[in-house]
Amino acid sequence: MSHEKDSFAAIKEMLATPKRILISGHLSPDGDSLGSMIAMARMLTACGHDAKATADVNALGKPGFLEGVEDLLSVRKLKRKKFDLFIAVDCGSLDRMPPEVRPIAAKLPKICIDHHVTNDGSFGDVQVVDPAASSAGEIVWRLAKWMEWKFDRATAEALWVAMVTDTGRFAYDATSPKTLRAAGDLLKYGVRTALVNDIIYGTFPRKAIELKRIAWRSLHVWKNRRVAEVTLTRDDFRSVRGTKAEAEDIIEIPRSVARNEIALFFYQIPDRTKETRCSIRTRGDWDATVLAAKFGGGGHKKAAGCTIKAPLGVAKRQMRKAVKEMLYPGKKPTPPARTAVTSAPVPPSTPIPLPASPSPLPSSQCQKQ
Ligand SMILES: [Mn+2]
Repeated sequence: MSHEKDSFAAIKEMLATPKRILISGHLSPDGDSLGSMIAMARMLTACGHDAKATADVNALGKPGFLEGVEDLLSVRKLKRKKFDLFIAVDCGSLDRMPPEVRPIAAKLPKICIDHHVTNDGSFGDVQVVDPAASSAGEIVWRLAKWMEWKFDRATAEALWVAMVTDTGRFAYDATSPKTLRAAGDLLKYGVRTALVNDIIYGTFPRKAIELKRIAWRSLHVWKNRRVAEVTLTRDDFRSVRGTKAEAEDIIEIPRSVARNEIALFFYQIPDRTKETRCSIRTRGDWDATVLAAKFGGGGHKKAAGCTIKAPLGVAKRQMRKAVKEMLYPGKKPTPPARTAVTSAPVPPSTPIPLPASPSPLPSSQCQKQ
């Protein structure tokens, strides 16, 4: 902790004079990223800085209800602005940030506030990286308390959303006594707990429900139900005019299969059909970051993600291979005889159509069982 206090002191020094500050989380910001950056922007603004949090404002998903979202600077408008300082929250490398942010952040003094176990400590002139923290929001709260920054309800709600979403409503193992003390403190500022819960977990926009319906149909279970996966193709998103932000909890579908140990959610981002994103959740001792790291991704032990530089069919085969190698270490990969890999209807040589062409990529390429 003393190390953390040293970092806090260094941050205090950097903030001794009014600064123009840019704050960013990771791509496709989740509740923790968005809540943490909004809270930081609000508190820094309140103590005299010109602080802006940035994100793709068109794809905020559920946490987009937060007060303070209206002050976000769209990533598209970044070029016109000048900054003195960069703060990364819930993110520890340039390549996990929105592409528009990267060149700007690269040139600025940097503060990094993160809790990803895959954060290698190389990002930021000052770092507050605590893999034991439930969320970046929890660290932001500690920093704010140490700095004696003022909280208002909107700031507290932003941090509450950060903690609630990253702990699965205070259910995951990362929920510590410290987490609950921080959360308890936030309640003093009037966080509307039931309203927040209803917005984030109790109700879903039509697009999100349609995406779930499609994802349920794609559910594919293998290795005696130990592995389960769902898929959303670019065309699936198009068919409901939805974005990844509306598919935030899709991973809970494969995860909900009894006996599931490894849950995978494969999805395509529009206009990027040459790569495939994959969300990973694990149970027991399986380490999700081992799988994600094989494809340059990262995250936490039980929740990680990566971008596989291959079209959907190929990416699935690569990830399934990685899963089998993890489940059965030492076992040499045998020619796949009756595995899901060979039964997938996209043979290795099938060219995946480019974005412009009408795509015959059916969701059926993920087998139903
Ligand atoms: Mn987080």
